Amino acid sequence: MNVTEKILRAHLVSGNPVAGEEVAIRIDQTLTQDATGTMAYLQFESMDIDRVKTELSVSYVDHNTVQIGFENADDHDYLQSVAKRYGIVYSKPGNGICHQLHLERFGKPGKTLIGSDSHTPTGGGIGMIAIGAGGIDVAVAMGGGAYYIAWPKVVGIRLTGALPSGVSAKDVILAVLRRFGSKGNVGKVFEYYGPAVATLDVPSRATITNMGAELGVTTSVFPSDEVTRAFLRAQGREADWVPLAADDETYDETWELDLSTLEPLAAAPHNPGNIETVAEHVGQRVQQIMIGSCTNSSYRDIKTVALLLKGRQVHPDVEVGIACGSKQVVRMLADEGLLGELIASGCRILENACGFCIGAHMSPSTNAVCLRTSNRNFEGRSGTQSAKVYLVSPETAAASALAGAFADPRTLDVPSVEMPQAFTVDDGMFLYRDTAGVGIPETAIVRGPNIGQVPPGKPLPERLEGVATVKVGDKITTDHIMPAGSRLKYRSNIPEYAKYVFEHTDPKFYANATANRDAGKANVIIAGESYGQGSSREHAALCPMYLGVRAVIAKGIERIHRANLINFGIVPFAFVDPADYDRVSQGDALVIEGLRGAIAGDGRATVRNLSDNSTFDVKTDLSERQKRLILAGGLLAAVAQGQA
Ligand code: MIC
Ligand code: SF4
Repeated sequence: MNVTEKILRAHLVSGNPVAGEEVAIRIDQTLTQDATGTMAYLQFESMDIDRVKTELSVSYVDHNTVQIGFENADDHDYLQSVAKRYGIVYSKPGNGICHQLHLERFGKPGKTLIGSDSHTPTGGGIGMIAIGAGGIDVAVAMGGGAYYIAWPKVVGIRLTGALPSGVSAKDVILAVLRRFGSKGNVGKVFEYYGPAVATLDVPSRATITNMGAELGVTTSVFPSDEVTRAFLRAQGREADWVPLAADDETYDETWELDLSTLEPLAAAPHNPGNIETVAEHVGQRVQQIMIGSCTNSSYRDIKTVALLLKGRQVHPDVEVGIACGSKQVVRMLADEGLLGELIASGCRILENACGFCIGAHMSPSTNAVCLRTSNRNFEGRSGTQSAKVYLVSPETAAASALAGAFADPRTLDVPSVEMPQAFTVDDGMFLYRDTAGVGIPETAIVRGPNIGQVPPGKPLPERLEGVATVKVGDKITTDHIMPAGSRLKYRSNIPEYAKYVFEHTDPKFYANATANRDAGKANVIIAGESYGQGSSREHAALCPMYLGVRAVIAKGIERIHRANLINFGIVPFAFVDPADYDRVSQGDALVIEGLRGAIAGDGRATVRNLSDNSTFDVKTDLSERQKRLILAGGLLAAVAQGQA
């Protein structure tokens, strides 16, 4: 067996391990972050369970840590009180970014982890099956319920050779994205193997599995070997190590990547799958460089940057920000005098949090060209609609910071940062470790005015009388559907947050959708390929549900978003003939007769377009469980009706 099968089979609860079939797996660990966590915990509370049933559940606060207004602070108080009450470890704001922290302090080879964040596969760097999910799925897992996935096809990525100086893990995953693209990989796990695996340290492996999210795969995973063991030993956790390797090359597909052939790469605006070489941009002026995010904020990454900038000045015309991944990273760099070097070189030191990556701050100027070491460069995600964001390695970012323009790090003497024998371990900002798994039942839950309710779902109607309220193109991300940045503070307040659905894509959506809903009509979203890429935010399903969206008809829907739609009772239809996409216009009146029967049956339905009285066929492939959820009006409604 390969590593993926070994871990999944050891956690199989029910279902056939046949590619594409839905299986239930047992979840050992969960994580949430604040921006998705409040909804996850509101849903957990509504399930009426006395404490978490996992081996470990951690609630991180890392997305909205610097704020104006009471909303985010209210969220933090709520999250902290829930953690205390139900036996969840709470990571205070300022401790660091969930994925980096989880890798450092809690990840264990051979275990399963789901997290309400699409970059949860970072844990694959340490040999876990770590999967991004909607908040409600995490809530179910915290309550001891299984997590459902399609049994994956496993793609083996055989790594050979060794990285040249100045080329690093980010360039590896950008090369994988160049080969496989950011769509069309749904239902697959990318498993890395081969002789070059041993040349990559755990943080580098984690950079690769982290950005596997941008491929759209279920997850990515590395074996657990002596390098993993040394990392865990240096974190004071050698007892958590188990060896894990594929027995042979039993993959559904393989691809070989010779690391020696790689050069510095960049993902060009506005998609992580648009890969270009740094060489073709050398000399092009840049206005802003942001180094950090859960992809590239490890001790290895930031130390490499610090050593490159040491004794030099960043270019006067460029703004450089550094956000370390964790308190451990900041502290170790400070103790080694390297934080001082970064400050001396003219960098802005940002909080160790998501910050710039989610557009919470540091929005660039109009039309700015930016280099970022993060994983997503969707249009407008930085907070500036006109900015052009390129995703690069820390080495490229540092070289370019000195030049004030794209620069090839291979022209510099790039240091090779060794993993320390011992990381500085200080778990002081993790609260409630002593009561983890048990909780303190008498704790009062703190609910400020920004903490809302989860809106109830309604059973699916037999006849859908609707409107194609919006028609969008290919690769519409959940950032397009539900913007983050300045709107993030409404994550716990659905009626308020719903006002911003498709804010930049179709500013009239909210008004049109509410008018349709109030007139008793269902809203239908028409979309192209790869709808719902990117973030796991279930708000991209929950807020549309609140506005009366009952179906999405797309050429293709990405995995996490599709699961979220089902969890909130929205039918994820595909065009039987993708060419029919061209026959629907925004505003068309659409009718589906016998919808409940279609969902309970083979998932095929005929849509009548009243604008020209034509028809077209749609289909959805659902498991029996998913059918029950959709018919009931979503997971919580199904639980209430005893149908889950
Ligand atoms: C992201 O990187 O887009 C986020 C913000 O971390 C999201 C979660 C969210 O929207 O809260 C993700 O990746 O799932
Ligand atoms: Fe945070 Fe960015 Fe990572 Fe999302 S991708 S978890 S916003 S650092």
